[in-house]
Amino acid sequence: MAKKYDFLFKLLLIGDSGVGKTCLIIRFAEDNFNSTYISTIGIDFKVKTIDVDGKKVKLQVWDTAGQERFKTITTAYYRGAMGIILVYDITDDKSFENIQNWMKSIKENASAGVSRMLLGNKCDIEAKRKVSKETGEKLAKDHGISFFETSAKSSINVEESFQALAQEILQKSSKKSSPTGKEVKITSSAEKKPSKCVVL
Ligand SMILES: Nc1nc2c(ncn2[C@@H]2O[C@H](COP(=O)(O)OP(=O)(O)OP(=O)(O)O)[C@@H](O)[C@H]2O)c(=O)[nH]1
Ligand SMILES: *[C@@H]1O[C@H](CO)[C@@H](O)[C@H](O)[C@H]1NC(C)=O
Ligand SMILES: *[C@@H]1O[C@H](CO)[C@@H](O)[C@H](O)[C@H]1NC(C)=O
Ligand SMILES: [Mg+2]
Repeated sequence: MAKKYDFLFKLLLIGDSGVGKTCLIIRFAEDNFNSTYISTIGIDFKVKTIDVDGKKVKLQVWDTAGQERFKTITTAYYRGAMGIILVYDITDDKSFENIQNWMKSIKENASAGVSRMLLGNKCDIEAKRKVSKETGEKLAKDHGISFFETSAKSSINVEESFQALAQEILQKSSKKSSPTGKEVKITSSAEKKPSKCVVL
């Protein structure tokens, strides 16, 4: 039987409690939003398969609790992640300042070469903005990572950001699989088949 996907990538979302990690994952995986705040206990995950450069990429997205008391549990999941999404809330200065601590946490606990991405969430509430887009952009640039302002509520840049991170990981992995270190296009005869053929 044909495989339902070509690649499986494990992603992890981290950031302060209340920045909207769970809402971003629910928007991405289920295209839903519910403003009732239920703080995450420990760790959870959702899956979604997307198309990246003609490949079926299954994303296993791990949702972590932002609360300090869960730190020991959540850091244990860093090592298995191929991509880590750092999230702050554009209406909350503190959540942005704390990004440096979350970065440190990645350095201490994640695999070397993990792809990172920075998201400034809740960009729908412009009136309460505390962190300018330029400030977020600059931090991402300093770390050499991609950046988006998102809204889980208004569905802004959610799909786009996950897509961008998945593409980055895919490009990295195809480079790695080449003996010359040059980028190799992973092609197969299956590529030209209509997608219906690979659905189980
Ligand atoms: N306006 C607005 N509110 C949002 C957005 N995303 C999340 N929220 C609200 O922010 C609150 C926290 O969202 P969560 O997704 O639960 O936050 P979290 O980062 O998962 O928090 P922890 O699980 O405690 O770490 C909820 O009341 C959401 O409704 C957004 O894009 N815009
Ligand atoms: C939002 O979630 C809460 C808690 O799970 C639930 O009681 C409520 O009915 C939900 N609202 C909508 C509109 O689905
Ligand atoms: C994360 O890193 C810190 C500092 O190096 C270490 O004390 C801790 O045990 C690590 N956690 C896990 C789960 O590996
Ligand atoms: Mg949560």
